[in-house]
Amino acid sequence: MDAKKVLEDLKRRFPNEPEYHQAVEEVLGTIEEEYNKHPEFEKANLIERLCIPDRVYQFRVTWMDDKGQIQTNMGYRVQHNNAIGPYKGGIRFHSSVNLGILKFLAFEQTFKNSLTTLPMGGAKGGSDFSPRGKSNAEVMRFCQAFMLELGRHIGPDIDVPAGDIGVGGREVGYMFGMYKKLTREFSGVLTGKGIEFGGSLIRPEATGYGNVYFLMEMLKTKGTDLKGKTVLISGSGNVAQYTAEKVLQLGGKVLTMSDSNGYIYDPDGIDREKLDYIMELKNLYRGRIREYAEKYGCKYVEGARPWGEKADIALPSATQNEINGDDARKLVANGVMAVSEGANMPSTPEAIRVFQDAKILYAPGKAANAGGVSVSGLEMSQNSERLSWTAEEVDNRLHSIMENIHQNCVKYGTEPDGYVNYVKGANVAGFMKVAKAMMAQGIV
Ligand code: NDP
Ligand code: 2IT
Repeated sequence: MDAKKVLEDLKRRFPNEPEYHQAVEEVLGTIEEEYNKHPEFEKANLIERLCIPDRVYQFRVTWMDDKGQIQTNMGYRVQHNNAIGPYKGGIRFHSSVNLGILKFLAFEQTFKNSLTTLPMGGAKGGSDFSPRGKSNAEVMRFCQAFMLELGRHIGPDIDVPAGDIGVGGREVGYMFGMYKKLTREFSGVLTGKGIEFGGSLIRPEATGYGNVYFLMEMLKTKGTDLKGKTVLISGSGNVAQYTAEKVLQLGGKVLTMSDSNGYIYDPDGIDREKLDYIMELKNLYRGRIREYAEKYGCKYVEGARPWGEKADIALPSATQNEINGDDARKLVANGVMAVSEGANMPSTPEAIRVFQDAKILYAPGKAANAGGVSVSGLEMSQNSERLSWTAEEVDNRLHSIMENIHQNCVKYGTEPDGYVNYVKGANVAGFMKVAKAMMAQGIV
């Protein structure tokens, strides 16, 4: 393949999808050499078949708000690739959602899911519905209306959605209820379900915990760990909260958390009690992170991200492209030694170059945040056997999956000077498995 030409063709055929182009460009740039060792891949035009989603569903979602007014939103499901298992990936509810963003996420998910070693293909879905400021009843009506359309395209052996930004246990529960009503079937069609109806222990914690397990593996290669290290976290949602929890458990000090309005900086560290406050603030009252600064009397910076603060480690856990080249230069100048991505594609291509040129430990989301979907895969296994495993068992499995992903990154990403290019390692390892499965299944 000629990566440049493939990308140009995709840009021409699918214009106005910059995040999708960005995700594809990163992967093509790192797998080109390996791909070209296999002329059979080129003969089967594997690369286009891997970049273009298998199919995309797009639909209008109509629902009634509390004032009795009729609202419409767009709904989507991008089924990217099911070479190694049923389509699998989260659902995002956020005002910024569009097709290009979901195509980037579904593309990334395919490689991430391959890395987990579990049998899951890649997908992503969502809506431009914003849960912010909506009542519980409005969220329920929206979730039901969304599932009324999505329901016909998914199934426990076809496509298994889960949460992402704006979709947590509450939304998964409402969507599950509607799917069950529509099909009269109690199945494992969604993951991230409540514990009482087939959810897995440790699924809420899995993405954050998994990212910290991955970080620990990276630190180990430098003969160190988290004890006494200072950490910047962005976001204050599901991933950020459990990232902070695990960092605290392992002896690190969390200095920052954020939301879409700004960030807080607590020089004393966000301890267990303060983290409990954040969890309550965000999960129960759906408040703003600014309120933390008011309660504990620390610095709050409106309209900014935390990357200008000095720390040993950065764990971006909010959204895509939240670290640009300037942010990355500030982090490096302040002596950051590791950046591990809880969010999907939080670093721009320029930021990634800055980290890699500085030869710091840098892990892309598709490796570092794969713990969430891994435990989703384990939830599917438990649903299939109609059994539930203990928290300890799930956590142990999560731990070994993250260690295994780290080993694969080292195997495929170590450069001649010994520096581990985790981006290359993750992309090549993820790609090879999907490619082999696609080749074996013929031209379909
Ligand atoms: P949540 O909705 O629970 O939390 C998202 C957090 O990020 C909130 O603090 C939110 O702030 C902030 N945020 C969202 N959008 C923006 C934005 N455009 N600019 C600044 N801040 C923003 O989502 P998750 O924690 O589940 O997801 C966070 C990231 O992790 C996403 O990139 C997601 O794709 C990724 N991820 C999630 C997994 C999961 O299992 N949930 C698994 C793997 C990756 P506010 O409250 O103001 O909206
Ligand atoms: O980006 C992700 O990996 C997720 N949002 C989780 C997907 C899942 O199916 O658990």
